[in-house]
Amino acid sequence: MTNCLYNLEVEDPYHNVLRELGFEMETIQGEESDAGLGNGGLGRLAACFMDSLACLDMPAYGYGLRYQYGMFRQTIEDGYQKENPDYWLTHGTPFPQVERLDITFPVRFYGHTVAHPVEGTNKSRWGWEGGSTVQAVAYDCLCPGHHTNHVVPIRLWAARPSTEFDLSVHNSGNFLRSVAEKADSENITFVLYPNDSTEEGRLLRLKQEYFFVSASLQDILRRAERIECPFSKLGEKYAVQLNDTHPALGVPELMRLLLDVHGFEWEEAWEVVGSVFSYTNHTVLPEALEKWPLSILVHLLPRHTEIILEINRRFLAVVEAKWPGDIERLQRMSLVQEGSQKMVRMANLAIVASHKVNGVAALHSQIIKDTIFKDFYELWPTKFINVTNGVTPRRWISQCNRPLGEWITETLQSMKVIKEEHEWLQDMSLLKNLLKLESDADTLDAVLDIKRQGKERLCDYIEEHCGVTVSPDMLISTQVKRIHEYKRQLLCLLGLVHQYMALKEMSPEERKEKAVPRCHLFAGKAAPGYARAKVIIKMMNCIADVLNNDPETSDYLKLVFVPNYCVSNAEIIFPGTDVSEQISTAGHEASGTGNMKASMNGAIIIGTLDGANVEIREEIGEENMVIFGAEKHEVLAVRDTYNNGSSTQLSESFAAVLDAVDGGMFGHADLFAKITGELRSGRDFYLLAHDFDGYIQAWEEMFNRFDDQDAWARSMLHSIARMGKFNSDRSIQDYARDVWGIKPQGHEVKARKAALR
Ligand code: 4GP
Repeated sequence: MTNCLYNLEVEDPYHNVLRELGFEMETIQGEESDAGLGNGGLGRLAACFMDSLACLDMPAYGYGLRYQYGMFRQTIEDGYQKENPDYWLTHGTPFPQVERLDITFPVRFYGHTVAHPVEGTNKSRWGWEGGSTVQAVAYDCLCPGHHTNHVVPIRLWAARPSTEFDLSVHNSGNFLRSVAEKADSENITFVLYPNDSTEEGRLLRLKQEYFFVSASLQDILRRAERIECPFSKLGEKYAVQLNDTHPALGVPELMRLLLDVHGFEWEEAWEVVGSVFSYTNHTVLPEALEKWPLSILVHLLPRHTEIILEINRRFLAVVEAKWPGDIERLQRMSLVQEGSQKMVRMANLAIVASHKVNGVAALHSQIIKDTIFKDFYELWPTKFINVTNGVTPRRWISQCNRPLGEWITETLQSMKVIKEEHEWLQDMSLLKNLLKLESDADTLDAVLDIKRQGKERLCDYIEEHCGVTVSPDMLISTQVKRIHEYKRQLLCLLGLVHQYMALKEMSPEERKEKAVPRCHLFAGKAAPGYARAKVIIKMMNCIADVLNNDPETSDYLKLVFVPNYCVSNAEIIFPGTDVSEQISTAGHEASGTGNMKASMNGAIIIGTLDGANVEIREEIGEENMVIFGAEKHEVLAVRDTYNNGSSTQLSESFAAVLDAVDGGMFGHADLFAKITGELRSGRDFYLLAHDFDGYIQAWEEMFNRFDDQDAWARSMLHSIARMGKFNSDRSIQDYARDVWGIKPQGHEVKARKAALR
């Protein structure tokens, strides 16, 4: 709601009317629940992209599923994460979602394939019959752009019963099975499955993926028919971006629709598919690259399986022609992984069918060419490109940090750089003009004052939601993101233990003289089945208990865990952040977008050279961040020395921290022993031991910088002013130009705007 009002530029009148009716805007806004329809960074990025598509007048649709229960709501009980169902539709979604009972498509599951002879020829046409069907009903959420009358819909599909049954099963007397299969299908959009689900959940997830792509592609073909676009020219009018591999079944689905329903020949259909699809990879973690058991696919989607196998047969012939006799390469590239259980590799399917494949930051795009997709890169070098992520400055500056947005506008206006706010929101390179004021004392004061306001708001939030009193005078550092070992919340946590122990060693006078009071905030959800991540949350809360209740040190060091990380509290956390922790093991974070949100709001990054941090450093300068840790090219060698036991010597400070945890300083030593034991014995895949001392030094450096508030404010100004590259408008312009071949609909919109006036 806030986003719509802001983008429609009607906030003030709306405010006033509400007040006349006796309501405060903030109260009403607080009633709207987040649509938690994704797991983490990937979905949050998509939300930014929708905003940019709308703002840039791009002819675009977003597609998704309308889960009744989105991402779980996290509470903390006795220090442990508890997952609660999040029924976000309890009060309806008044703003602005439109049920489209006129737009529904049938989606089939199970059944069998058939061959129908084509009259007058000796050929057959393949088809898919039987099984059960569900209806997909469209719900359109409207995303209005800022300073344009362009609106981009997100079309979410909900599953509804259909009256069809698999009569063959029904008639064979197996009534219960046919009803059960039907009931199953109708549950398809019941709940968002966390990405690490159980076997049982996985089948439902596969159904969700197919349901999603089938409805969306039928919708796209319907549109094409409406504008009389021949399907053979579909790629000239439509581009489909596969947002990771989850919609990769779209490839065989479009093939099926073209071959079986619309009578295309294979070659012709395949060319259309290649012109339509492109694929973005969002992670290099092997466990996140989807694979589906062939046996399950055959049962659920028999016709698609045939098509996938045929795509594979033809593709492997291409590989064989290029590298004759290279059996290992054939095995690596095949869409089907051999073994006791054959698996279909969805990333390989997406790459083979797409005309462009991209990573989400320069380093990540290079890594996929060098490692996980190396063979494919060697086959098709020009297919692989980079599109660095970005975030929308409308939400992540103007809406979440009013004082900052207004200050930027007023300052640029007074410098005669812009006339209106939307000018810098569209072209964030204009913010570089602010650097002309970097020696101006008033400017530096203003920047510090804006941060102070953000911190006060954040401290109030912490008090209310965590019951911990934090002074806005403290340096506030934050690490907010999914809890994952590669993101290394544990490194941060052990670093805090080190700082705590150092404070305990000091006399009260020394603390007063030397210590920079600091509060660290963690927020993030652990996947329900990810036991290690959940122990790390428990550890955070145990350490918080000790730190926050130690009368000697708690004025100098506090730790809070803010439950239920989501967009709404992120909007409070980023403006209140002094230091942002972006400390993943190099080579593991594809991009990160929290790093961008933090920097745009004047936080200083402590980070590794990973993901988009590398490009942020290029833009804002190393002197305005604090970088530490092994670099990507060093990681494998370091890991080897630890693994083969040639470097099990832990640094003194790291060993002392592990001893403290093992000695029960924070209780639950047994629970944490597995973690500390692994770190001691060199089973340290994410290089905590190696990077620990560098991290501690980086924090010393950070404290020194924070002591000099003038210099600190200057670094903040550089972060704010030089983040233009990370506007999601730039990412969308890259996709529009390099991948989709689309242009803004500027002309039409302006004409319509004139007519409206
Ligand atoms: C995330 C990546 O982990 C993150 O680095 C990136 O910024 C984000 O995608 C958007 O590209 N990946 C996922 C996922 O959320 O589920 O793979």
